[in-house]
Amino acid sequence: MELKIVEYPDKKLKEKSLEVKNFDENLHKLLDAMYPLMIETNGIGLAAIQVAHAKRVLILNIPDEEGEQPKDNLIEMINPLVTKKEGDAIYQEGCLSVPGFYEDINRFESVCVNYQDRFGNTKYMEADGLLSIAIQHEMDHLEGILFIDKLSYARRKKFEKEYKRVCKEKKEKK
Ligand code: Y12
Ligand code: CO
Repeated sequence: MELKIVEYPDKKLKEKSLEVKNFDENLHKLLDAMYPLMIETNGIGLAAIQVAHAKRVLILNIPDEEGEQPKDNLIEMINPLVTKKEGDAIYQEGCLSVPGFYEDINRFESVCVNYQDRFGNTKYMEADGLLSIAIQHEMDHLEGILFIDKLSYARRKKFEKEYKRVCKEKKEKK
C-alpha cells in the first residue's frame, strides 16, 4: 500500500475519523504501511488521517534514551479513548502534516487510555512524559484537530503568515 503524508492546509486533516469495526487484512496493511513512512519521515507519531484514511488508528514510536526507535517499541492504537487525564504540561510540538513548524502547546501531564490492538483485543495504558503528549497530539488528529488549532489568535496569525511564506519559497525552488 502506497501512502503519502497529507499536509496542512489540506481539508482532509479536518475530517473526523471513524471507528474501526473490522480488524482485518485491510487494517493490517494500513498499519504496516504507516510504520515505515513514519520512520522515513523522522516521525514519532502518525494518525491514519495523515495518510488520508479517516479511521480511528494511530501509531507511536517514542525514541529511547539513545534516540533509537526500535520496532519493538511501536505502539498501535485503534479506537483509543482517554479515561483519565491529570496535570498540565507544555511541550514544543511538531507534526509531519505541518513540516518545519514547532509550537508550545498546553496538554495534560498524564493520561490513561483504553484502546484496541490490530486484532481487536482490548488494551489499557497509563502514560506520562513524551508518550502522553504524543497520544494527545495523535488523538486530536482523530477529531480533525491540529496542534496549530490550539494556538492563540495572535500566534495563529503569525503562523499562517510564516507558513504561507515558506510554502511560496518551496514552490519557487521547484
Ligand atoms: C510530541 C510532539 C508531537 C508529537 C506528534 C508526532 N510528531 C512528529 O512525529 C513530528 C515529526 C516531524 C518530523 C519532521 O521531519 C524532520 O525533522 C526531517 C518535520 O519536518 C521538519 O521539521 C522540516 C516536522 C515534524 C509527539 C510528541
Ligand atoms: Co500531527
